[in-house]
Amino acid sequence: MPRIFSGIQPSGELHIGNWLGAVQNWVNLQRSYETLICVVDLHAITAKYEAESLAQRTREMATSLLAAGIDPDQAILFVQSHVPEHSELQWLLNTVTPLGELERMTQFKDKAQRFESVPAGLLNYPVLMAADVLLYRADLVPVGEDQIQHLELTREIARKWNAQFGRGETFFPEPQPILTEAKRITGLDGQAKMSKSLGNTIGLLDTPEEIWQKLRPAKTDPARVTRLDPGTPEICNIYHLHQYFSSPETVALVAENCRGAKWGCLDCKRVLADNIIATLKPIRERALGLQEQPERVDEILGDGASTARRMAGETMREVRDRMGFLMAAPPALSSRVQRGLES
Ligand code: AQP
Repeated sequence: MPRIFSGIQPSGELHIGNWLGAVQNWVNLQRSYETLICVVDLHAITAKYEAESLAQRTREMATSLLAAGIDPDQAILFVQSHVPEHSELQWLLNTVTPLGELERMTQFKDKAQRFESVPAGLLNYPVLMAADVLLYRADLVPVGEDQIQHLELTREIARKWNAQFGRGETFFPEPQPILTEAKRITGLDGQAKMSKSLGNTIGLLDTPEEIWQKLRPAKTDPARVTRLDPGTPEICNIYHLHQYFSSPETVALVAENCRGAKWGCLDCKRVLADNIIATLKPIRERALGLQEQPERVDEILGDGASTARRMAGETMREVRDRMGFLMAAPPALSSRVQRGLES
């Protein structure tokens, strides 16, 4: 069975951009592929973050993923830092990764602007992503469009490593992306990508009131100044969101009423809010149930990490061997007895 790997940062709440661009795909694919889904907390610390809330955010992200339909009987759900091999492989892959490639990554250039002094971890983010995927020798990576450039680099790193250490074999497969139709959801500011860190999101677990409060001021067609101006739905982000949350009949009605100035933008947003609320209701209800039993979520993550560690361990034994490291011998019996490990 082909293997898929994907990850999400616990850098904020799971939002409809993540859900439409990636998470829905994971839920659909988990039935047909061996699926690993990782809450990538080591990635999340490459941005400014609060140490006091990282653990809670990590559990909340896992809760949201389970509520969205990730099924622990079908997919391996785990936390990146629970499998130390991710960091180890990243270090090893650093040695075959061209610095120039890292410096030209669009996401690095965008996010670097948020720092006075840019941390090296931000530059190396794509190497950690390559390690995530290659550690499980995954064939496919379902992601949003923003991650395509990183995945191209992952393939380059795999090629370079295979050429140098593969002993004539393709040890690391070159992973291919799987995109959804919603490969880039624009934020409520109508400009940037919907992003946890930009505050332009609708959260998957937002209450009906929160959804409406966020949608109300959201940007629409900029040329539509008054209610009487005819609009152009194709350039309006609210119309695009209708395409994912409303029926085809409603989408057609929205377009007609916008072009004919029969609806104001608030009318259009009210219909969208109702449809988003109805779509997300079952996810929110499942999440509320899971929030009552955090120990169940931790147990699922514990099981996931133990399976992932076994898989990662197999890869790393091969990687260390092919890269020429001296293999650690098991401690001699006498020293084990001295240390009280055996009687
Ligand atoms: N706006 C989006 N449209 C479509 N897909 C998206 N994804 C993220 N935003 C959109 C996809 O969701 C998956 C998980 O993303 P991530 O958390 O690993 O990182 P990200 O892409 O950096 O997400 P954010 O929300 O923008 O987080 P911050 O602000 O913390 O950087 C990925 O597959 C991504 O493509």
